[in-house]
Amino acid sequence: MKLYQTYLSPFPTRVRLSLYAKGIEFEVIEPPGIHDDTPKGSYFDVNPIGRVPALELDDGRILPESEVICEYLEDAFPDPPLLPKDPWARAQVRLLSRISDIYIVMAMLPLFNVVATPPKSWDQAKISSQLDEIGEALSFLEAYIGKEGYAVGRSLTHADGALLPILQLVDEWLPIFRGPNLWTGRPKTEAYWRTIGNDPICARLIDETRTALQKSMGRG
Ligand SMILES: N[C@@H](CCC(=O)N[C@@H](CS)C(=O)NCC(=O)O)C(=O)O
Repeated sequence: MKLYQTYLSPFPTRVRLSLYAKGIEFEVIEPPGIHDDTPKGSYFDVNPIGRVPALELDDGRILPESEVICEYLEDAFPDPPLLPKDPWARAQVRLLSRISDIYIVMAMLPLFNVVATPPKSWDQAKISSQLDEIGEALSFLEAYIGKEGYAVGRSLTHADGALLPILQLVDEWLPIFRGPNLWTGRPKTEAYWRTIGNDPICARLIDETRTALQKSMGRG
């Protein structure tokens, strides 16, 4: 298989979690123009949406959208399962991914645009209001995140793939804005982030994202 992706983007991380956990071999292709204004060119033939990730199967069929790819991999390669059997627990996995995508990532998006501009031009009031919005979204997560070492229950699920890279941004990237400590008042979420790296697959994903993040912040 081929995975069109970048290590900086949080969305392909959840797909890599599935591929690593299920032991599926894949080649990484980094398309142009994902984090800069380089033309995307023929990448639109791969994925008309123009975003990463996209997964190309060995027979040439290509699937975009991280959540859809993970569901496909789950159906096509059920072992080991990354969705619990119990319907309620399955719903919790989907709920945590949804909270991450709809509330946390959406609140972060304006800050991705801010960092693309020189720090002298940063609108501090806008930054502060986005950080408040991210804090509010993290409180939604706090209400549902598991306390047994993983996002849901005692084993790896799709929810870990969704949450890991986002909480890593909270911990390792948001401090550049010098806002409040967003872990304060969210002990379950902080405990999850501090311990999830004990899982070897999560540790590998955290390392990959950290390398990309540090490079993007000019520290790589
Ligand atoms: N809903 C998509 C979101 C993917 C996405 O927004 N990826 C960003 C990178 S973080 C991207 O490819 N951006 C390129 C662009 O918008 O031009 C998914 O889950 O796969």
